[in-house]
Amino acid sequence: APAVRLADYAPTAYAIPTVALDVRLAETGTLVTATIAFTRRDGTPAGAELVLDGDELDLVSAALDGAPLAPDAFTASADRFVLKAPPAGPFALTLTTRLDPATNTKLMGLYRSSGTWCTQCEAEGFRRITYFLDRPDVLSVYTVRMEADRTAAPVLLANGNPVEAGDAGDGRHFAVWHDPWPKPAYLFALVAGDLAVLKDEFVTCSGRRVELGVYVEHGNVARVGYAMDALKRSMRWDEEAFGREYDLDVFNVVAVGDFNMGAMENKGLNIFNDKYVLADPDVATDADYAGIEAVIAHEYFHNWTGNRITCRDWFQLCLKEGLTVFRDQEFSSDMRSRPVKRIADVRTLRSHQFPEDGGPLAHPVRPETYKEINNFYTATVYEKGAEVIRMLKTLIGDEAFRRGMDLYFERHDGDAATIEDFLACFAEAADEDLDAFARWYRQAGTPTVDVAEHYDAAARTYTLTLRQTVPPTPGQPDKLPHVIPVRFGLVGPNGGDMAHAGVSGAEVRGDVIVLTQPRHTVVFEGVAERPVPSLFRGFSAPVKPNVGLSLSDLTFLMRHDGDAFNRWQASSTLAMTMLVAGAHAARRGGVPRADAAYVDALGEIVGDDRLDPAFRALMLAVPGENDVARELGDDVDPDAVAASHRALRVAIGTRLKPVLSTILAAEDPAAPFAPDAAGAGRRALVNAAGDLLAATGEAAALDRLAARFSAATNMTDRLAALTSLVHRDAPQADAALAAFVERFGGVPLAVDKWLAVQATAPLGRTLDRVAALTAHPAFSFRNPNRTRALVGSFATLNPTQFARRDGAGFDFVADVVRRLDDSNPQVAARILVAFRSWRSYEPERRARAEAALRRIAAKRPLSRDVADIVERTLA
Ligand code: DPP
Ligand code: ZN
Repeated sequence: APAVRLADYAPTAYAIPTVALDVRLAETGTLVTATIAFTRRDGTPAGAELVLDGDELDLVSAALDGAPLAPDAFTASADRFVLKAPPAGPFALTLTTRLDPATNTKLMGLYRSSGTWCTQCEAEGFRRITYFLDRPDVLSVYTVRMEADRTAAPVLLANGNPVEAGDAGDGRHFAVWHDPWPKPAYLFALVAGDLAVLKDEFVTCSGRRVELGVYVEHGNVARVGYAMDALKRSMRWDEEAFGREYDLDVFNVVAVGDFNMGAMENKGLNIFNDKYVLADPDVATDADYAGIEAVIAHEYFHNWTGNRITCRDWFQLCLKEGLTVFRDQEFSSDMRSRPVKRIADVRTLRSHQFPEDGGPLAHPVRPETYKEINNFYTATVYEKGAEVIRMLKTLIGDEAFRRGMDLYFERHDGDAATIEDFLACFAEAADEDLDAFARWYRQAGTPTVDVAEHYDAAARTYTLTLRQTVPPTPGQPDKLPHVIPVRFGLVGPNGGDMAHAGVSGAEVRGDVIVLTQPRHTVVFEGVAERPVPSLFRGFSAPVKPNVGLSLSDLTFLMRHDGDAFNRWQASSTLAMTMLVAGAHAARRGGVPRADAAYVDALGEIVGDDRLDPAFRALMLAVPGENDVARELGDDVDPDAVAASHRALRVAIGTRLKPVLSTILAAEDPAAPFAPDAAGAGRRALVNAAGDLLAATGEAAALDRLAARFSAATNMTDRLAALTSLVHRDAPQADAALAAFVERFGGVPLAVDKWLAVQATAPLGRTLDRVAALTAHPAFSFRNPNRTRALVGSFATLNPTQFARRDGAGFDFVADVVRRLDDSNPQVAARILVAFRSWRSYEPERRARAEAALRRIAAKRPLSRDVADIVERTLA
């Protein structure tokens, strides 16, 4: 397939002001009749042919302005409908297509999920329902009439407001929905099924009542209270933080069990992967609750950033996604602990986006070409896209940022906009030129910032030399410098920030140095003694700083930095230094070593009851094996990395045994469960302590974990104990796994945890077990959550077993990709991404990974999704 290019953008020849859909749902042979009104755009010659998109469609009939079309007036195939000579004036096409939702395993378009009919149209799924101008710059007002058997589908939902409902005879009924807000087809949705609902209401800031509903399968209503509460908090927060009010009479959320993505922001009818809706303490972990809160917020916030203002084309995906991730991160920061949220987000960015940016799939936040848009719903577009917005706010300040947002909403409401449109609002609001800043959208690759320092005691000057390099990435060999905000503090001997009497060499705005050139020499005057520099506070830019501080400076920052993020960062940097050295040592058959001063500093922090337990838990989590592999860069032997990782954790667990034991002992087992940040933090600390003690392999620590597993009153503690037992290969592990599935085998979201714990165990028998689990009755390749839990987590979170030296892990995953390529290419392509760092392995594994990739590339037929990823990965 040819690539689509941003440079080729042109508006459509025709516009679609209105669409009326009549959907007759049936067990087999669902009929969709679309009456689509067209108008010729300015500049389109009269009679210019009209070409509509389709995908696996079966046309039943076609009419123009009510009269059947003559066979020679059009052509129709599965993927295209062409009206050869349309009328010069406005006209309407009425197209009937026949669909079979039950066999739609791609989960795009209209499909069934355990008996419920539902839709997924982003990015290009609407064309699997009817022929259409299926692109985001075609905005239309939709009216939807749907009809189904009353028993099979008592609930009939679509976008907008309900207009009418009634009996349709023959045991059938109908409902009509109207969405007054023009929208692109990717925001279309309908749901029909036998669902239970939790209802509530929200009164907006201007006093309008909005009826809220969260729809789930029967038996699950008791598990949607948290999602509903998160929704109401999101609606209030968007009014207060961004001045955005909701704009329909109803807002519905539907949870389905089979869903390719996390959730979808369809106008007024969000459809969710049930993983991001259903929760009760018995089956959901604290991480699940936080995920629900964030995703409910994210999809709700899209109502303004995505729906009221949408994207002109899919290259602008970050216009809605990066911005909306930024908004949901801000929301969660306000609901929870800001520094803890920041550390968690940065860890995600480093583990997901950095490897993408540094590998064969690297692309700019706003790509300029794609073959399959589904493959661009990436950490770069989403998470780096959010970091770019955050930098913009840091650079222009909170007030100008808010003015820019207000201007964006005012100027572009109802538009399909671009990144240029967006940035122009901030340039105007801040009265600043943002052209150089805009490179963050165009250049891929994670910049490195090398820092050298010098203190001149006689002159009382302190000099920082900062040098940035933006690495080459596929298709982009040469880069221009970025605008990089460096939030900083000069930490004095008492731990406080030191004053200075002036600075030169770069623009400094408050506590932010603004880098614009490849190299800056920043000189601070009047500095009384040598400070320890604390740079990139709060992770002020998505870069890799290389400051080269001594172990003692880093330990000092770990203890004293006024910025919580950088306290954590100093600790991480120290741990990473040891992990990298340990991996080199293990590769040579030596023994990794931990620095005692680091472990002692860690012990002091972790034992400090004045600090937030969630923060202390994060301090205990040393960088993961994949992070170490990325830091090594090439010739990676995952077994050596794992040995180094294990050794550091054993060293921490051993040396800090007293403080870790005190943390465990202080736990109040009778404390009632609340899924809030404070409770989650306490549990995270206790579980991190238990896991580190278990890492030492001491029988007493494992016994205590087994007891914790049996006594657990919530899934967070239960899963943490189970994971430690299984991953340490404890004698109690198998009994715990059996007890878990005995109790939760009927709860799919809990089964996912059971599958993932086993798939991520760093044990030689794991692959056999994963292969056997594909035949377990609770597993199905048809379900994306099950597949991701078992195969996805094996491929991405089990570095030693996925990358077994004998290549069997690669081969297993390649076989799964080949199999899924036929049924669900989107999920197949996602799993395939696990191979992206294959060139970093040592030669033997590299050859085995390449062979597996070539076997995938050779499959025929091969979906566009998988072909695109495998070609770029091998390129
Ligand atoms: N637009 C969805 C989201 O990110 C994904 N399709 O919310
Ligand atoms: Zn989104």
